Amino acid sequence: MLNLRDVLRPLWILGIGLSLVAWVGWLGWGGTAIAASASAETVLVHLGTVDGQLVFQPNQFDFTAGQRYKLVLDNPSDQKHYFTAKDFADGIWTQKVEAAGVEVKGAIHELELKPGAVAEWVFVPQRPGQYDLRCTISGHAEAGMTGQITIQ
Ligand SMILES: [Cu+2]
Repeated sequence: MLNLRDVLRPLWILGIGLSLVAWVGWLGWGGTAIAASASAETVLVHLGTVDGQLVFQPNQFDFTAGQRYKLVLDNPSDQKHYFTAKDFADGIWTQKVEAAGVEVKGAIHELELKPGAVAEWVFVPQRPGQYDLRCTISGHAEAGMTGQITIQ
């Protein structure tokens, strides 16, 4: 005599099979769609620290020419800082800088962040090389507020 469990088992296996197919399909399609719509790679950088250290965190950046990046800068300290990398800025194409509801288009050479400020810099590196980063506030670079940016 056929019992209910024997009838249900193939259905259950079929169900798992179908959901697996759907899931793999979603990964294939959905993953591609997500990558295409948000192709900017996000990189975070802190200018200074809550306890007043004069550093960029991180202070080493590796970018790949031709890839789009969204550099999110914030200043968690209680004094203003600069993100200054003039040669780097000459070697990239800036799509926009966005801060406090304003979008700035065109070439950008340095950003000043007041305490608590956040800015997003969307750009595409173009010219491979090694570039120096520094905060141009008097004494900050000397105290360690420097960094290195590599475009490969
Ligand atoms: Cu500084």
